[in-house]
Amino acid sequence: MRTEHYDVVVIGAGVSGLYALHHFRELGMSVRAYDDAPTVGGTWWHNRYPGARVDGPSAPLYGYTFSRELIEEWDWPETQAAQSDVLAYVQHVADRFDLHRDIQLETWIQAARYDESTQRWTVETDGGTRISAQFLICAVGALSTPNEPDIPGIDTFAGACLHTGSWPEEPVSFAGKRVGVIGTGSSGVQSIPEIAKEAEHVTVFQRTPQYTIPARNRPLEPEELEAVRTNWDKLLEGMKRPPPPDRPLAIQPGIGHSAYDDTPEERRAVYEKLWEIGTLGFVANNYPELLVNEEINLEVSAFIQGKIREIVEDPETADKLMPDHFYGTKRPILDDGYYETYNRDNVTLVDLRQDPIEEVTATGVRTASGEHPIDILVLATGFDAITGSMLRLDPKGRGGVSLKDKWSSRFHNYLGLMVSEFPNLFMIHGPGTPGVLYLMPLGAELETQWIADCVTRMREQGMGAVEPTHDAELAWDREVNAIAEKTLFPRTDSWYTGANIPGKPRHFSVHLGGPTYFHRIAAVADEGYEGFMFEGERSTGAASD
Ligand code: NA7
Repeated sequence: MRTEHYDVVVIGAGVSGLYALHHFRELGMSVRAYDDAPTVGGTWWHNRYPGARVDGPSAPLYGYTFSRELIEEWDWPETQAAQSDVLAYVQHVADRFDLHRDIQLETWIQAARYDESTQRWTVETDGGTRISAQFLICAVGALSTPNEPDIPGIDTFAGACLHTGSWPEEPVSFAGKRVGVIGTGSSGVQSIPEIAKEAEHVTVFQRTPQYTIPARNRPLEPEELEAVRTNWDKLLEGMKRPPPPDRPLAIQPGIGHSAYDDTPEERRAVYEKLWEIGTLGFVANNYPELLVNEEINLEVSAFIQGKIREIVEDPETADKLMPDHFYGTKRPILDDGYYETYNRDNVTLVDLRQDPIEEVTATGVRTASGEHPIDILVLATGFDAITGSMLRLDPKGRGGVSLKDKWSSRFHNYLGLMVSEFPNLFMIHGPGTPGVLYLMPLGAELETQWIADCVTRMREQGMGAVEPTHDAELAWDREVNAIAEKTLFPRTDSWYTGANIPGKPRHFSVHLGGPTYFHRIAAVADEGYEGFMFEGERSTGAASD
């Protein structure tokens, strides 16, 4: 088998992988990136389901920050860009920075193995190529491994069965079809109203009712884009600025004063105003107690429950839609007419808590109460989030140790970037990073820059390998958890805690500090990489076979 040699191999050509490729290449290293999709874009290629769009403001928050020219030249069309626009943006970045020449698409990395004698990783593609690299960057995506529910009989379904996270390339027509949708997270909430506009009938199978806030998506005005460009430096600084010490959690909202400074009537007026404005500002501009104080959270939750009752005409359907977890402790969702969709004659809601699925048949879904005839089944069942794609890769570290074994009961890592016994392997948006609860493109840039600084110093100092100590991992685990424990997050079953995947270790694995995290990892580097072990160079390893 032929072996290719690089300094750095990047797995994944989504938002994170593309930046890693660009950044390492700018530093003069030889880099090759691999992705199984037919185009760059990662998540934004795979999630092409109807209604898919970003839920933060597309400009400036959903975009790279590393190139001022890119900010100047890219016009986001809407406040919350649609999937096709984000994909076009990512493809533009790949063209603009000439990334394609170092990317191999439609290539699945099926094995990755560390060799202690050469201090290098060997990865193997499904096409039979072997690649050797000193550093392995896993930009495999935090929301990329679809959760395929293990429902009896699902393989016998005769119609199309589509997962929102691996949507077919060719357009799907729902016209005249009876569609079943399983799942009511962001993907279900975004797609159900769109599908209902076209389908003959939609049956929604809901396991957990959800809170959602109006997205209020609209075209971006040229003056708004201009304002982003004019104020870019200030905006960027704001995105990187750690929250003030009295607000240690980045996700903790900030209206500027405590909920208890206002009367209940004043608070109600605040919630009304935030609802009218919609967007994730409902969380970001809420009271600082929202995600840490049960009383205030329940008040906000009750406010949204009241909105559901106002919007949904049939009281029985409204009852079924009533969420009962702390608002915001599952990923907050934005919608365009989700609750209103249940007022349509062609939409039925099945509450799986009362009426569980027994099996999928060739022609429908059978719940305890009877059969629901279905022509197209949509699985909006989410992902094995944050850790799923690393586990699917299952790299083999020192002495052949498997990541699956290492992570069988807890996702040990240090700074969210490395795992002990896996030298020279770095993760982007891994467990223990702020990843999914920060600005994903900016977070990827900052993590990559930290990794590249580490690699650069190693090369300058003749170091061949780096890995964290297990003690550092244990301390990091405690640190990430201590932050989470100050909040209501760990008290809710969610994909942040792994509760959506049967058998997955329950482990809240997101660092809630946002920019504070990036200051923390910078301090570790500045203080001589405390918690890491470095090994001198054994061989260049670059000799060809
Ligand atoms: P989510 O948010 O994980 O939602 C998946 C939904 O599917 C959720 O309602 C789940 O219920 C439901 N689900 C999962 N498995 C089953 C089974 N076996 N039976 C019935 N229902 C099931 O994924 P999304 O794709 O919507 O969103 C993921 C993120 O992508 C999103 O948060 C944004 O950040 C972008 P549950 O709540 O687990 O009871």
